[in-house]
Amino acid sequence: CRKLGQSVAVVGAPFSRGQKRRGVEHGPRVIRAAGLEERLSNMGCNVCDYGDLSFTHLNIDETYKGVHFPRTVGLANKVLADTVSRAVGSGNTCVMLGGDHSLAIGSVQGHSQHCPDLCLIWVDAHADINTPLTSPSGNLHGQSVAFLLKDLQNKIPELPGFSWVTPCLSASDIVYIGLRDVDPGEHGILKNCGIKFFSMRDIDHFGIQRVMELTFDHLLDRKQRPIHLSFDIDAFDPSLAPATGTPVIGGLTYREGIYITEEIHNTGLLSAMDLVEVNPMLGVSQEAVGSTASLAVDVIASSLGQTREGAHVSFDKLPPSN
Ligand code: Z70
Ligand code: MN
Ligand code: MN
Ligand code: MN
Repeated sequence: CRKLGQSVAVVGAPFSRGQKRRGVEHGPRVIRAAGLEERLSNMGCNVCDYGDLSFTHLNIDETYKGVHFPRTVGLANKVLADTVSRAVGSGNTCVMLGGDHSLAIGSVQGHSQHCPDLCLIWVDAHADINTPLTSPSGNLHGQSVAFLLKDLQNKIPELPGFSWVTPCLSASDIVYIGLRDVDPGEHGILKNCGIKFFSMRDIDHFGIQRVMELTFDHLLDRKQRPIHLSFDIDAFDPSLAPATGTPVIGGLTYREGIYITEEIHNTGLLSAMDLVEVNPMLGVSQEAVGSTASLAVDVIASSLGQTREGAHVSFDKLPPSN
């Protein structure tokens, strides 16, 4: 870590009720097994493992206005929000391991309790900004951002399990990177609210370096503020991240993805991040699962200061010749 001895809280969130495919609740286990904590420790981070949260799966949780498992998702996110709030409040950079992307509701909400002026960088193939009324699937992992946005509250029905959520972001506090599978209702919301987004086409057009400059111009020009990075592994091309629920062709290269996280680290403002949607049950082989989990570790490590150019402590500590 650039800030040597930087404290990092790792919070596992084994949860999958925000979408229909089982297996994503094993994401935290495979990301840990790919060597996350050793990598962070070797970088000089002070790792505080909060373990894996245990979530209650309610037996009675009927679909409400087309939305699946609202009470279970709402309750899990409340537990997560309290934990992230505590982790950030104790001076840690918080790393949340999902689980599906509905968990960003609790992670961002908990982060905002300590950092009310945070901004959000959402790296994903999907915009996850459907409202319960525009959602084609009823899956809450495709709706997370809608619950966080002040601008959308008059468009969202009160869901059972969600009364504790208070929208904490304005449209101008968010930038998306990597979009390539956006529903018509979502595109309308992005355009109507004037939310800044960089689709894969925009990355092709500008290059990833210019996209990151424009991202920080948009979020940080007026003042420095804490960054929440919400990274869906499906932002990467499926050839790199096959073990995920909704792979979409034409995603980020390894170098683009790592450049994004290096630049976020270099701002010095990263305060909390999510790494979600790694689903080991959807890898066709052990190798496919391992490479997806290892990619997740690389994303987290570079967000926290691992560099491709290398790093050193002090020139004076080189072994002398005599
Ligand atoms: C679609 C929906 C989604 C991730 C799929 C898909 C959303 N827009 N997000 N996979 N990670 O159902 O709302
Ligand atoms: Mn997502
Ligand atoms: Mn996605
Ligand atoms: Mn650094």
